[in-house]
Parts: sequence; structure tokens; C-alpha cells
Amino acid sequence: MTRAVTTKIPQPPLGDTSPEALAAEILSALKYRLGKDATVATDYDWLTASIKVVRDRIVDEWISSTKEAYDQSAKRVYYLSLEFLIGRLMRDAFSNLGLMDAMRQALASLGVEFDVIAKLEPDAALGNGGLGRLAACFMESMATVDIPAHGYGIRYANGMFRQEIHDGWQVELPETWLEHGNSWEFERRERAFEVGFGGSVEQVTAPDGRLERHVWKPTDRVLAVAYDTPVVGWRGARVNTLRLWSGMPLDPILLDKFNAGDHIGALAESNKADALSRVLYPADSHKAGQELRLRQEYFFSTASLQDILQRHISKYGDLKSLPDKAAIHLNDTHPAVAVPELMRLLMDVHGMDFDTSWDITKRTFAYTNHTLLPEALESWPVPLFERLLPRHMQIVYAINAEVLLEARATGRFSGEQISRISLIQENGERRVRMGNLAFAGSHSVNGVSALHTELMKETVFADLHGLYPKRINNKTNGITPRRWLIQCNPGLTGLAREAIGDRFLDDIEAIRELDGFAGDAAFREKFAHVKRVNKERLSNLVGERLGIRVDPSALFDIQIKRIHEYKRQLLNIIEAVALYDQIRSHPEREWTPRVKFFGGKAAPSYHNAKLIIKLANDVARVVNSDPSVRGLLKVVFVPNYNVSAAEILMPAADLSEQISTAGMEASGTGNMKFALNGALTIGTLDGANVEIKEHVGDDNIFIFGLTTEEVAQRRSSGYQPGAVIDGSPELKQAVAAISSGVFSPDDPARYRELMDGLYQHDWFMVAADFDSYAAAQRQVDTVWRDSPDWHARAIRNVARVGWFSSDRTIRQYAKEIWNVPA
Ligand code: HBZ
Repeated sequence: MTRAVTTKIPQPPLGDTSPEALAAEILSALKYRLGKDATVATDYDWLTASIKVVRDRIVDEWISSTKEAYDQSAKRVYYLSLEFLIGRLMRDAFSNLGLMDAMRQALASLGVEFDVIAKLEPDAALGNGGLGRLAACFMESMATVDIPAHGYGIRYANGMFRQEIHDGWQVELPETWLEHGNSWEFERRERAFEVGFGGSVEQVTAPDGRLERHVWKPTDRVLAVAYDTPVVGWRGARVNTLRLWSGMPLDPILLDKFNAGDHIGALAESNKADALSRVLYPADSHKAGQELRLRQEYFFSTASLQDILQRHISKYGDLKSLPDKAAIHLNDTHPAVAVPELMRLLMDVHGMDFDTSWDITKRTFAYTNHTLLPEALESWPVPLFERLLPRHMQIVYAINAEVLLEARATGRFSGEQISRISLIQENGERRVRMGNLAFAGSHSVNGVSALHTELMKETVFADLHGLYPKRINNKTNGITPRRWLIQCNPGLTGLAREAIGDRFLDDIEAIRELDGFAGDAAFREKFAHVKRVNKERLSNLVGERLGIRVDPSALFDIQIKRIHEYKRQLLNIIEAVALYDQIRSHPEREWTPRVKFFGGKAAPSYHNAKLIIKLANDVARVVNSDPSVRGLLKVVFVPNYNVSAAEILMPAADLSEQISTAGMEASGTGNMKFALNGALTIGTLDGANVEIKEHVGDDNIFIFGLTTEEVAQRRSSGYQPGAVIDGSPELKQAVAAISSGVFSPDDPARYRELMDGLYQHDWFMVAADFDSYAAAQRQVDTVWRDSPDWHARAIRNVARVGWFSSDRTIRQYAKEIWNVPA
């Protein structure tokens, strides 16, 4: 049934792409860009030279993509996001341009191993997790499906912190991705915009005494300078721009202060500007809260809008046609201050009236919500907002008046409902609600999975949805199959090409044709071999880096994501403890050898998340060194989980842990990456798991636990976790062991509070779902022991999740939100 690979990936128009030509170019880049010759070049120099060579080839296409969009007066998409978790770019660029083999050979001919220098490229971690990675997948897909688009964000000098594990505890170290420079970017000193903070608002009146306009006189002013990175789509079809802003002082040294001997004071401006793009806030699913964060949000929002408006005016003359030529997307509420900022620019700078400006604003913006967690919903104290952005505060009040009058005029809303629609939270401390602001200022508000979107309508945005019933829509997340299959899993990609040809490379949904191979024993064996090789690679890495020996023939069970109580790593760890106990008590039973991998960062201020990391490491230490376990269970915590680590872990997984409390994970995207790489999911009916189940079929996924409705019902009917724990012998034993210090003999009370929390409130329903989870795991064991059956199911997962491609997601955004061709 297998077909030979007939088609070769066609080359984009890149000139001579022979290894010889590329080798010559690398040497020339080494010499003329770096001033080195081959005899003294370091590995970093080879990396830099290689990137420069490929970047040169991208530039022609970049300029022509940009020019074409301009000439055709195409509508552009502007994706505003405080995070772009792009990871390494070299492999992506080589692979998308079809240069991978030629570059490998070119480097080899120069005595350089591609894999060695590829590892030196810093992993650009300008994001926390799912939201930031989604933005990166979207950028790649927009280039692939040929949408003229710009991503706008901040060029953080320090991205997501580097995690080390010291004695089992998370230690945060600064991440310094720019240490050796950044060979991808172009600094655009000339593309700089002023950003103001503070000060006051003056009213300018006409000679007849009529109010003409407001003028904001900020006291602090800094510059935002652009740095551009080209984003290459599949086969180099189109090259878009990721424009990241860096803070610069308007006046780097205050000479008067310097001359007066105040050398520290003279640098104050420089420090203030620097701070804006210094560091990414590492709080995921939790609001950052500090003043600097609001400053960052405004900094990149205004710079991006000024840039967009300038581009629009230079082509079209005025701003009336803005909504026809620009779709500005707000990735969560982090750029929501762009709503009053666009209003300010339209009214105060471009002289439009409120109604016209409001109409343009709403038709231009769209907003994506990524979480329903109350602690993650952004709001800013009114006094802080007013002090930093006095004119914006006035505009927010004006918008609020407009919205509330509209609501009242319908006669359909109670006083309580009106107060929930308000952009200002009135009870307790007065705060500006950024979600309501983004909602009011956008023509489209989308959720990221079908379930999440329905919950948005029923919970946080119920009243706003009542007022604007057409605004909320769903766009289920997706992932780019280039990075998450073709690049990270060449073995599986090659096998699929052999079996079904190359069509899936351009249209990932065509991978469906693999479904027929699930019943083909010879194919299953090849599939199992690919997985085995990927698992060996991970095993070697874990052996080398952590000194833990794992058996690649064991079931690799992986949970990698940010550490958060709602994601329930704790449920997984407690199950590991219960299993450990069972293996020791019943050595006579047939146990399925398993390695449980964990990876993920905890926000530095999130006490319980950090404790959960310590617990995983404590359990690992005990279990891995207990001879009575006979190697049947290993626990591994992989430090510093990031995009590059994911590229090794995803292809090596047999089982994907997607076990959040139902109703709490907006979508998840790791779930999609695992399935595409042939892992089976064990999961709750949460986020996109629901849709993954519909695609792969009930037999090819392990679903357990309470549904969203059942969670709500349990909570409202007086959930008593203590009784649940006492009623489950396995759970009770595991909780007691952890609580009494079995895994923490050096500090027996370490986990007492954490375990008491389960008894007392168990907000995340760990106890309620435990038995069902453990039973699902034993079902996993059973299926695993029938290897052909397991692999048939794994193949069906690969074949059936092509729909979860970010190309599909982006086409839906293009058609249903942005109104651009794709
Ligand atoms: O966005 C995640 C959701 O939790 C996940 O379910 C979804 O798949 C993904 C993409 O839609 N949300 C985040 O990653 N959120 C953040 O990273 C975040 C960062 C800073 C904040 C708040 C949230 O202040």
C-alpha cells in the first residue's frame, strides 16, 4: 500500500540553492559580515553566517510581498500581542524555504554540523505559554495562507525566565536571548514614535468659545523604536513582518543634570525608557497588576497604532477608510488600551468627532478572549489609569456613557445587569474593566474553542452578549503543522510521505488519508519504529542532562504546560503516588511500565504552583530509587520547558495529559500538538479536548471526569471533598502519604497545607475526579499492552487532527472577522 515519494518539495524562487553556492555564501558572510575566516570561526559565527545567508534570500521575497500588498491596496491584518513565543527560527526558515538538505550539506562541506549550531540559536521566549505560542503559530499561518499581516509586540530584552531546579525547587534566572545579538532582526531607528505618560489634558476653544479639541500634555515622554523580523510562510509563499518595539529615551543624557554633577539623575530618562521593554511579565493566567505592566501595554499599543495610521494616511490620505484597509486584532485584553488610544488619535490629532471615531474604532478592532478565570481578567484601578493616561480615562468614561445609554434604551436590563455591562467596576475600589472595554470597542469578540465560547456567553460576558448578541463568535485554536509536525518530527513526516504522497505538506487536512493505514500491520510497525526513535532521543537527553535512566519501551506519559492548579498537575502526581503504592503492594499483577514526564514553569509569585514542582521532584526522587518498583514507574521533571524542549517531547509522547478541571482551560493547544505526533489523549471534556474527541472518535481518546455542568452542580450543592477522599482508599492513602512526609522526610510538613486544601475546599475538583482518572489510566495500561491496537489508535489520531491546523483557524478569522481574502 505504500507509495514511493514522487514529488520533491518545489523550491521557491531563491536563485542558486545548490550546496556549493550556499557554502560559498556562508564563507562570504563569515568574511564580510563577521570579519572572520573559516579557520578562526566559532560555532556562533557559523550560526550567524548561516542565518545571514538565509535571511538575504528572504529579504527579496519580503520586499516583494510588502510591495505587492501596497500596489494592490490590500487590506492588512495587524495582530497586537504582548507575547510572541516564537522559539528558534532557523530550522523553521530553512524548512519553509525547502533549504534544509542543501544547507546541511553546505555546512557539512565546511566541516560544520548543522545540528550542533542549530542548538546554539537562542529560543526566543517572548511569551508565557499558550497565548504567546498561538500568536507565533498565527504569524506563520498568515504568511502561509498569503494574508498581508504585521505582528506588533514588545522586544523584551529579557523574555520568559530560565528555570533551573535546585534541590527540587524552581529557581528563576534571567533569560538573555540577545546576548550574542539577534541575526534575524532589522533595527529601524527611523521608525520611531513618541509615547507619553502622565500630565494633564487641556481644552482648546475656538474664538466663538466652542470646545474645539482636547490636547493631552504628557509629562513623561519616551521613544518606541521598531525592530523587524521577517516571518516566512510555507514554501516561502509570502514573507510578513513581526515588528517589536523597544524603549529609547528621547534625550538619553540630560546634559544640564550631568553638567550639574548629578550623574545618576542624568541617566534617569534612559532607565525609564529601558524599563518599558526590559522584561516580560511571567504571570500566566493571572493579572500582572503593576504600573509598569500598564505602561508596557500603552507603550506598544500607541506605537503600533501610530505606525498603522501613518501607513494608512500616506497611502489613502485620510482615516475614513481605515476599517476597509486595516483589521486590528487584540490578542486578549493586553492591548485593549488601544481602543481609547485610537479614539484619541482620531479625535484629538485628526480632528474627527466622537461618533465618527467610535464607528471607525468598532469596525477596525476585533478581540480574542483566552480565559474565563476571574483572577486573570485585567482591570486597572481608576486612579492609576487616570494618573498615567488622563485623556484615555476621559475617553473611557465617554465610551461607557455611550454603551450604558444604549443598554438602558433597550429597556431589557436590570440595574445589576447594567452595572455588569459598565466599563467601570463600581463595587469596592473603582477599576477599569479591560475585557468590557475590548468588547465594547470591537465588532467581533471570539473565544478559542466551542466550549469556551459558549461559556463566555453564559458567564463573564453574559450581559454584554445580551446587549450585542451577534458579537461573540468561536474560532477554535490551531497549531502550525510546519513546526509541530514537518520540522519537529521528520521521521513521521517521511513515513507519511511514503504512504500518502506529499499533498498533506500543503494541505494538512489531507493527512486524513493515513487513516486507512491504521489497519496495515507493516505500516503500524514502521510507525512504531518512528515513535521508538523519537523516544530514544528523549531518553538519551534525560539520561545525559538529568542522570535518569528511562526505558524507551515504556509508555511515555507526558504533561507539559505552565504549572497551574486548574491544569491539575497535582491530580497526575497523586495518581503516580497511588500507582507507586499499588505496584509495591501487588507485585504479582501485570503492570505496564510507564514514565511520567512533567515540565512547566510556575509564576515566581505563585506559591502552590512552585510547591507542586517540588512535589513532582520529591516523588521522582523516591520512586526512581525504590528497587521494589522494579523500573515499572519512573517520574521525570524536565527543567526549563520551552518551545525547543516541546519540539523534542511532543514527538516522543505516547500519552498526552490534558486533565484540567472542566470549564477552566479555554482551549489548550498542546493537546493538538501531541495528537498530531501520534499520542493518545487522556483528558477531561474541557476546551478543545471536546472537539479533538469529535475528530478522533471516542475509541481513540480516554475521556474521564466531571463535565462543566457537573462541576458547577457539585460546587453549588455543597461539595464535600473530605468525604470523597475518605471514600476512595487509593486516593486516601496517596494523600495521607504525601501529607505525612513520605516524600519529604527532610521537612515532613512541607505538603500538609497543600493536602489540607484538598480536604477543605478542593476548588479544582482533584478528589472528585480522582477515581475516574485512575480508572482511565488503567484502561490506558490495558490498551497499551495490545501494541497493534495502540498504534492503530495513535495513527488514527495523526490522521484525524489535521483540522486543528492554524491555517484553518486563520482562514476562519480572515473570512468571518477580518474580511480579507485567504
Ligand atoms: O491561551 C491560554 C489558555 O489558557 C489556553 O487554554 C489557550 O489554548 C491559549 C491560546 O488561546 N492563555 C494563556 O496562555 N494566557 C496567558 O499566557 C496570559 C499571559 C499574561 C496574562 C494573562 C494570561 O496577564
